[in-house]
Amino acid sequence: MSDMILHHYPNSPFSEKVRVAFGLKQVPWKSVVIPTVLPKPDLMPLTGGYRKTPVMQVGADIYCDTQLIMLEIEKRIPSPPLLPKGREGEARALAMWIDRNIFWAAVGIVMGALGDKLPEAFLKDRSAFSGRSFDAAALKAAAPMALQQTYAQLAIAEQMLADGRPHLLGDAPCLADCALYNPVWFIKERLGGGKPVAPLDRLPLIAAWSERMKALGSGKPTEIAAADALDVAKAAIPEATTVDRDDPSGLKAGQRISVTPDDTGKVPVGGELVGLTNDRVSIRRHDERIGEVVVHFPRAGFVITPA
Ligand SMILES: N[C@@H](CCC(=O)N[C@@H](CS)C(=O)NCC(=O)O)C(=O)O
Repeated sequence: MSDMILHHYPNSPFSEKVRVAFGLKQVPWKSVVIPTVLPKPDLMPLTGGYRKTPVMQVGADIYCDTQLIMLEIEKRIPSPPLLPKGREGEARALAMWIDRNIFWAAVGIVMGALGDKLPEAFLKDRSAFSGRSFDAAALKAAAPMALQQTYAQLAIAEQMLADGRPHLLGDAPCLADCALYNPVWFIKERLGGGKPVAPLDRLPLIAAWSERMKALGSGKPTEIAAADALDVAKAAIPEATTVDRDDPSGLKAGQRISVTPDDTGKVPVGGELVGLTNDRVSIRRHDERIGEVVVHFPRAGFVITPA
């Protein structure tokens, strides 16, 4: 089996969601540390323009967005499960709620506190990335509201733990826990030096749960150079995919399309449609440095446009 290669950087909270899943499964993986801002010259040949962090590569298959990365890890290493049997939909739905609602509120807290200490190039990059102002003064002014919103949303997760269960869906950690660990880890690590600062200091069950999540670790990473990951892609052949003929979109195999995230980092990636299911869309593209790759995106939250 080809190695799972994660393209990420240490401070990235969405990457932590994946790293803790590697910890949960105690698997070996390869780590490529990518830049925190554009340009990302060694990532673009793989993704064709998708710029978000993280990205997972297996041979010449490139998986964008943690929604899909987590499903792909689960497919390759099913045990222990990220998707508890019979509750797969619940785990995925909770992860969507957390990714889309809690993450940005938590970013508001962290950026409000750190905005005036971050390099101008980073603030400019993130303004363009998100379509929101990352001006240090504006971030500071918005932080109290971000704190309240994060508190209100995390209180819902706290309520899930109130019956004494150690994790969101029961005894074992699952996809939903990895997703929630993303914003909680971000606040703790960036602002509290690992300690539960506000609003986590008012949420004792979440604070205790986050220690259990931290204990999972990050699996067994081995760092490799970006150039080595490109060589892996060049030497590999993408895995087979199929296009669902009954898909409600009416899209057809072989059609040229572009795929774009609907929220942030809205860079379209173009290619030939080679895979379509209810949870992913896959396009084949050719890059002059690495040859043929297939780039996979989730369906939810991604816009497909016929070229
Ligand atoms: N929906 C995406 C969100 C990823 C995301 O927003 N990642 C942040 C870093 S944690 C990012 O891409 N920031 C800009 C960058 O790294 O260039 C996912 O689940 O992977």
